[in-house]
Amino acid sequence: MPQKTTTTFATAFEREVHEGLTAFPKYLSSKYFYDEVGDKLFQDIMAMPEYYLTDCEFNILDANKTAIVDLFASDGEPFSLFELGAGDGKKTKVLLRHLVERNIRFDYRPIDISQNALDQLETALHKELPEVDINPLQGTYFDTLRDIGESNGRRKVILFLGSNIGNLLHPQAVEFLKNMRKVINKNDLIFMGFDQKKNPQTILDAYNDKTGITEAFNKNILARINKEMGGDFNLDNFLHWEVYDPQTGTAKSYLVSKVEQVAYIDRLDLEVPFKRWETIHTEISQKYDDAVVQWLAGKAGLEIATSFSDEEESYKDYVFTK
Ligand code: AVI
Repeated sequence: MPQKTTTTFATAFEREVHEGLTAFPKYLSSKYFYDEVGDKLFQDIMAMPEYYLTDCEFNILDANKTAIVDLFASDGEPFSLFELGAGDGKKTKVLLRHLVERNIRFDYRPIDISQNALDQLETALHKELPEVDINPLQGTYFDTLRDIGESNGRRKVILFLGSNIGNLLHPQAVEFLKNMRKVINKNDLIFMGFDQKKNPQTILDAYNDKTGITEAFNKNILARINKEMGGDFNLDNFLHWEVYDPQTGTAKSYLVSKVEQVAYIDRLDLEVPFKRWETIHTEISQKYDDAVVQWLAGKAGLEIATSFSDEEESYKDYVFTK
């Protein structure tokens, strides 16, 4: 039988699904959790009492807004405030409002992969903070970092909140930080959230809520394959499973096949066989401490200028310079 040696893919999503589901052990990338349904599920996650990260960072920004804005506006010149993965901008509005109240000159450039999220944010800001000069940019972090590098001559402050960096393995995180370093100048700042190591139970609960929102979020990647690639995954045949290793600080999400089954993805002409209890690894959510952040920054050629945290040191925002 002649083997099919080359397959052409219409999108990176198709290519990565093919790659991950023909590998052993199977994996898929959490960046594909997000479509309109996934965005909404993530908003629901952020509102869950178990998902402490959002409130924690909101409180850090609120409690330290004066000091943070002092840092952003340190030379008194107008600056550009970029935000990667802006989402609904709920936390950022604390800083934007304070910048407006202090009559500080800046423009806000939220960046998100979702045009829908950007449109909603722009409409909300026009209403709530009409003084803010907003220039949204649609694209992936990687595409838009280039745009940041080529932007106007203003000083740059880049926000990356929500511990989004935690969804990258350490080598990818270093690569990402190196790319950020390339687009900033000496006086520019990177302001970035890193969820910290803490009681392992607290972390497990945040990623394993009883209401099943995180389960639906994790399974949304299969729902997307069904919708966008003509897949026939039966979502009820999979368990959402979360583990946390307190030694490495890595939380990992899996989908576990409850039965022996074969799924078929029409667009890829691919049969995906599963043994009973076979896994698909879908996400990592890395937790950090100062030593690890210091190590990542050092590898990327960045320095930690300062950091802000809650009293329990449950979550930290670090300020990096080059
Ligand atoms: C977007 N990211 C930082 C979230 C996290 O905490 O890793 C995604 C998430 N996954 C499950 N719950 C939330």
